[in-house]
Amino acid sequence: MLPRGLVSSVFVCGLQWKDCSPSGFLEDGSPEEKTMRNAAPKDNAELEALEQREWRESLDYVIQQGDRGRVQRLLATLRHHARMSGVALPFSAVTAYVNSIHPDEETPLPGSQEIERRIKSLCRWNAMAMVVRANRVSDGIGGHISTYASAATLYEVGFNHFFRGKGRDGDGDIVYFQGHASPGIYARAFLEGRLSAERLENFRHELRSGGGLSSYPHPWLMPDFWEFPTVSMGLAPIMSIYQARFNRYLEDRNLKKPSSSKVWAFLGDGETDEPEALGAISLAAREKLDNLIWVINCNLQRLDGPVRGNGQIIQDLEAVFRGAGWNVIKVIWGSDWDPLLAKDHDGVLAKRMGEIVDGQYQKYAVESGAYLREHFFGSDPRLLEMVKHFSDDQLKRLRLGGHDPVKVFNAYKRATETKGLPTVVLARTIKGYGMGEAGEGKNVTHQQKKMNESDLRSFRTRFGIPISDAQIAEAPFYRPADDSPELQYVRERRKALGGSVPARSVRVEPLKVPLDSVFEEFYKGTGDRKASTTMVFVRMLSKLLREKEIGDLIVPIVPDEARTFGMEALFRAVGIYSHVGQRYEPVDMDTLLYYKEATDGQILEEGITEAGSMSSFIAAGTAYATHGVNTIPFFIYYSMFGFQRVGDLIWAAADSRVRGFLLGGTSGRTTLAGEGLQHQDGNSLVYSLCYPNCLSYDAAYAYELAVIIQDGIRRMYQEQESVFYYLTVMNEQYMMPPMPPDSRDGILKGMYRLKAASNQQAPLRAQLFGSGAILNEVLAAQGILETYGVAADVWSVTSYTQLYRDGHACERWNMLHPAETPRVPYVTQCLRDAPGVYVAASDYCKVLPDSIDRWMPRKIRSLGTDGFGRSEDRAALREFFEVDARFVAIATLAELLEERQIGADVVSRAIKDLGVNADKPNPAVS
Ligand SMILES: Cc1ncc(C[n+]2csc(CCOP(=O)(O)OP(=O)(O)O)c2C)c(N)n1
Ligand SMILES: [Mg+2]
Repeated sequence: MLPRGLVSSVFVCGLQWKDCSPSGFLEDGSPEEKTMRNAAPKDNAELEALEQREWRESLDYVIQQGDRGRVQRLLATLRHHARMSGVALPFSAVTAYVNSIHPDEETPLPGSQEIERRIKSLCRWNAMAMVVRANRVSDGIGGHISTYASAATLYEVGFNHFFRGKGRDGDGDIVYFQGHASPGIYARAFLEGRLSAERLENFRHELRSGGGLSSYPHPWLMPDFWEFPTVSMGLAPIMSIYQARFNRYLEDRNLKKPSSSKVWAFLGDGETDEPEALGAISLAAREKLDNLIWVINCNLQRLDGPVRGNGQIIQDLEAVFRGAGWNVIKVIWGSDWDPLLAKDHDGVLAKRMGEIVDGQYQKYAVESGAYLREHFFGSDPRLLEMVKHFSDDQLKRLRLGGHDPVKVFNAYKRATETKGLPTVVLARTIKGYGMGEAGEGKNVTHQQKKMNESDLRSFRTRFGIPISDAQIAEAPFYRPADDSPELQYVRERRKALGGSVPARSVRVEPLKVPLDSVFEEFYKGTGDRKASTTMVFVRMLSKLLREKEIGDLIVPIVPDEARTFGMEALFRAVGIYSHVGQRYEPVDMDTLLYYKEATDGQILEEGITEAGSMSSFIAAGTAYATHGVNTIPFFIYYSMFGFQRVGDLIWAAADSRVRGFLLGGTSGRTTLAGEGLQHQDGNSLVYSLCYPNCLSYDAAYAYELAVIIQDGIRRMYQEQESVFYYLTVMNEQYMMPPMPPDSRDGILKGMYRLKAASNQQAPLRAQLFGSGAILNEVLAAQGILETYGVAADVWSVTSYTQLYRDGHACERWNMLHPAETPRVPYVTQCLRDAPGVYVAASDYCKVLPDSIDRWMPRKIRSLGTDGFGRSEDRAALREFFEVDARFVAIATLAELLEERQIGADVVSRAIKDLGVNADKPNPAVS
């Protein structure tokens, strides 16, 4: 019987290869064990040593039977038994610092390792030459050599054996390439004959004639090549998780036939420090996404220096991923180390491997074999003995796992065969591998863009590139003849795997569905009934979901906010998507609108994650290209947590040529009452202006929203335009009027005259501009102004951002075509015959109306909600931000005073009559 507390950590964690203790030793035990053992009487120590041996021999016997499952079950039983007997077992989420796959379990690399090595060397060379040449011509143009240099094997094994193109059955793998490795991906496409030498020459010179290559993966810039933007660190990881989940969604909902395609994401180890990178990994495990494989290139370095100088990033990541329920495959050591580890009977080598911190490992990478012998192996005579037959040179060349195709192949093979959980491959490499003195393993390597002649010569020789000494200084691109064994091999492999990767193509049929019947009712208004634009939107969505042709294609996405927007009826109507259906009786089962989860549920109820929801939006909004399916995502969220919170993901969506509708719910700094500073959004429309393919609108009425959404579906899914929409929807309820005749065009362009002044002949005139819920305040101001003898027309401005873009487009065209009839901006056309002063009010920052001032026949006075929100009711908020009807009227009178059409006394009287405190604090700064 073992004394309590002395159970070896071998029983603690899941069985990996050799043992389970983090530092990899069994014989010696932990320092605590040693102390206890030393303190124990000699016969006790002997007894324990005997026990240890017997138990290990028993275990060896079971291991030798060859059934690893049996070993796992046995250890699990022992672990359980120990726990039940009151033995506290320390928890450890890490295994020893050795490979997860034992050499005995490996299969040989199919195909020719030698030809693959030569192909990889050519990719290495051309990727490096691309950056070096670009920087010779344009100093400072940038580019990265060291990232691909460390990851070449990780990619090449994928290209030769795993990544499936869309050619075979139209359903290839989805691969997120690490952004900084793009030169290597271009180099491979060059060998495949997909990119010319001229394009390579124009790396980072996209504007040159003949076309260039974008610095990083950007579908916007290279729409036939790149599928997914990845270079903003942390976004590819989260996007890949939701992409893998969305693939399941499409299959479970019968929008796509089941497939065995995989989602691969290649990440940097430094990248995993981004919160988005690891923030959603538990979802992948929970959803059992065995179609997802991450490969983390653990070169132990990021831009400035080591990722975990004083620790071990691989062990850190292993703990995090195992804790989250992923399958973790560590590929740390190359085959060169196998014989050494095979001799490591007492675990001394594994222990040594586990105790070196990454900063030190980096030092070994740049040092000589003699240094390694002295400092790594020199810590224990048994280690020195192990390597005594190795020369220093051989020691230096001991390869790491991520540079060994056999190790990488076996890791990928196991990853693709793993069922029921996602896999992460943690592959150890050297940053700048092959760059030698120019940067291999050095802290400066990430930024290294140049190689001198001697560096180039060493690189050439190390990888056997057939370039002569005479030519070497030029760093020319090298592509062997088309019928060379290398290129034949490349072609044959890609053909067998279904064509090239990456390759983006749009194979979807344009939707042709008449939707008038869906939207008709909204053009009629709500009569006496009050409604909010959010309620209107939800009704539209419900109707769209019921439409025969496109109902199934609608993908509603909510981040735990459906009830906030009154969407709970949809739970029951179309169900919440869950791969496993509903395994419980929902607490509200007996109600009409119960919380229904279903395998074919349509709503993506993402929980409280705008980043995750946005990733789903991207997956659904790019399915037209990725899967050839026209899914139409509607992602509705608390507007303040959109552009402001996940703006970079929206940028990635824009780059991805996403299509769909973002709906900023509870929008407007004064329309959302009560919630205060954090929630009240006056910012999003301003941000939206900077997203070139995002069309944003601030609709006030049901018919405006209907026109915009109907036209959006036409543009995106019928005309196949790569644009997307940001629409504000509010929670203030008011009567929705019927659509005025001839307003459709203006609604889409950004403004139309809603209500002309009753007395067009009045001497005092004004033009008032209102948007969203504030339009009603502007209409009320029209009435107030009448009492001061001012006749005002009211305009509904649905989109300042569209008016702004149109104004600049006209101005630019006119600048470049001075002799032709000038184009007139739409806003100018609207106001040409509109007399009087101009005042605009919206629930957003004043910069929006200010932005179109330039094309208005007169200057505009803008009212808006610059400043921090407050917890208050609507009336108080609108007074505080000075956007209520009274302020619109006073602003109009102030403009008329400036124009000397009225005296100051009129304005003063109005301020007094309307009960405005002239000395109230300025909301913009309070
Ligand atoms: C969000 C974001 N922040 C910063 C950067 C700048 N950046 C580019 S590469 C890099 C270091 C990458 O290190 P790692 O992820 O380990 O990749 P490696 O090149 O080592 O494979 C940084 C900080 C970026 N691209 N994205
Ligand atoms: Mg790194």
